[in-house]
Amino acid sequence: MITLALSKGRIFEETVPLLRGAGIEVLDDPERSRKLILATNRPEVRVVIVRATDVPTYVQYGGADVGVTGLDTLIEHGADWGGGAGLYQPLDLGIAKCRVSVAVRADFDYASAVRQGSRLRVATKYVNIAREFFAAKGVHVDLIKLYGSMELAPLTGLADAIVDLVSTGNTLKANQLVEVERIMDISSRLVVNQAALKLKQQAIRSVIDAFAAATKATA
Ligand code: PRT
Ligand code: MG
Repeated sequence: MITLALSKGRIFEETVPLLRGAGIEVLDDPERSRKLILATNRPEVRVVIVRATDVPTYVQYGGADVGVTGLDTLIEHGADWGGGAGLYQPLDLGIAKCRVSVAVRADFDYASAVRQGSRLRVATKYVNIAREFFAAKGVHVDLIKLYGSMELAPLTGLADAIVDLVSTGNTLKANQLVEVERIMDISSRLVVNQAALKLKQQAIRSVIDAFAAATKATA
C-alpha cells in the first residue's frame, strides 16, 4: 500500500489532473466527504487529507509515503525538521505556482523607510523566510507571527508590511496593498519518505515516474 498525503483546496485540485495522467483516480471529493482517507481506483494507492503545513511532517515520519507540498511550506518548516532529514524531494510538479513577496499599504513609503534604516513591523506566517530575507538586506524588523489573513495587518495598523504568498495579485489590490519585493518563486514539490523509498522501492518509483511523466505532459 502506498499512502499519498495531500491538502484540501488548490493542492488537491491541481494534483488530481497529474494523478489522472498517472492512471490514478481519487474516488472521493474531500470538499464533499468528511472522510480523511480516500480510496483510489488502484487498490494499492490511497490518499490522506491533511493540513497543508502538516504534509511534510506526515511524509517525514512515515504517516504517508509520498506527499505534495508547496516550496514555501518546505522552506519555512525546514529548520524545525532538521533540514528535512528523511525527506526526499525528487520532483518540481510545477503546480500551485505563486511567489513569496513583501507588501505594504499603497500609502506607505517602503523605499524611504528602508533607506532611512527604520525598524519595520512585519506580520507573516513565514517568520523564518522573512527573518532571513530582511537580515540579508540589513533591515531591522520586528516579526509578528500570524496564521492567516495577513492582508489585514497593515490595514489595521498591526504591521507596516506583510510577507505573504501572491499569485494573481488580486487580493493585494482588493485591500489597497502593493507588492514591494519579490522574495522567491514557489511551486509544489513531490516529497517522499526515504525509508519507504527503500522498503517499497518498485511501487514508489513507479508513482514518482508516473508523476514525472504527467508533469511533463501538462508543462
Ligand atoms: O488555507 P489553510 O489555512 O487551510 O492552509 P494553507 O493556506 O496552508 O493552504 P492553501 O491550500 O491555501 O495553500 C497551499 C499551498 O498552495 C501554499 O503553501 C502555496 O504553496 C500554494 N499557493 C499557490 C497558494 C497560492 N498560490 C495563493 N495565492 N497559497 C495561498 N495563496 C493565497 C495567499 O496567501 C493570498 O491570501 O491566496 C491569496 C493571494 O492570491 P491572489 O491570486 O489574490 O494573489
Ligand atoms: Mg490558505
